[in-house]
Amino acid sequence: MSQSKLITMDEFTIQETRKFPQATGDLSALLRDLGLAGKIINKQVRKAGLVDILGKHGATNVQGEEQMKLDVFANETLINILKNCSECAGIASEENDNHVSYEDTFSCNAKYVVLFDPLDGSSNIDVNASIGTIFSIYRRVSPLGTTCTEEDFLQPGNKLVAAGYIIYGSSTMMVYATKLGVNGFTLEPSIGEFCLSHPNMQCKENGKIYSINQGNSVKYEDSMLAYLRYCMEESKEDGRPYTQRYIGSMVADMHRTLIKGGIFMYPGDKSAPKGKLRLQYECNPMAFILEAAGGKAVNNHERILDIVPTELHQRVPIFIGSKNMVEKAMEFVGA
Ligand code: AHM
Ligand code: MG
Repeated sequence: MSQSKLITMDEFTIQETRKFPQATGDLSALLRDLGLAGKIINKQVRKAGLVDILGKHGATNVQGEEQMKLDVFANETLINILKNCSECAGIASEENDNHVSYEDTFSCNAKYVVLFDPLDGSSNIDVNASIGTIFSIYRRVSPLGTTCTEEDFLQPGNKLVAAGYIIYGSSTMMVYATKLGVNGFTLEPSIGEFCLSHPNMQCKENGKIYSINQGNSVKYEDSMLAYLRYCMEESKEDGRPYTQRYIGSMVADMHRTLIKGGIFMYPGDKSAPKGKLRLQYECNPMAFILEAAGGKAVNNHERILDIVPTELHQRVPIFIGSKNMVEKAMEFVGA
């Protein structure tokens, strides 16, 4: 990135907003606040390896403050930043049982609600692999001027206004999608700003990588096993079978899928027919991003974005990624 050509995420979102004369700038402000939360979480994530030196969870640090687990820290950071901004009426977090409605006047008059998974893939922290924050933004359906209600958070993904993630990887990036498309911004540490690095991200129609926790095979239905055999033996992208890659951190696996193409799957199985991943916190935002980039996301009979949620923490099987690969998988497992 040459310094003279840097476009910060703020500059970019404001320029995009100007395409809509009726826009108030609230969405740009909300994205900026989410970026701020990402920078604060990033600072803490980068210190994770020093935890044994600085003090473990439960211990107190030199300032006498108790050390917090990173996922708790990320959750509290997002809740507080979004409470103090005036664009968000309330939040729902993968870490909390229920949604939180903010009660001050500014929040009651805000038109958006935000759902997030504050630190997805947190089991990867100990091994220094990439983790991430996932977020979704909906326009509330409850009346302005009141506190928001659960109904605001149980909207299907096809009502999303924006969704994105922040990946704490070898660099820190924020990627967000609106119906206008998907753009990626890399944190430039010297100025502390996310700068446009991946404009107009597109997911290739075909890819070479399948991504799944294949250790669960013993529990898979026969149709799923047949598809895995296809991936390992018959698929011939570039004359050789697909490559398998699985980090076990959805943000990292999806980021690779978005950039390189491929398919990511967390199917249902005999012991967990709905799989593991959460519709509202993980699958809908990723489906929205991938579709905005030209990809596809289904459970096995329905578009993820069309599923009407009935509870905040519901799980759903997911097949997501390059359009043609997802369609091929459905020839095996589609119901
Ligand atoms: P988490 O929200 O508890 O971190 O779990 C979600 C994570 C995803 O990031 C990842 O895709 C999946 O769990 C991995 O699960 P598994 O270890 O069963 O393969
Ligand atoms: Mg998660």
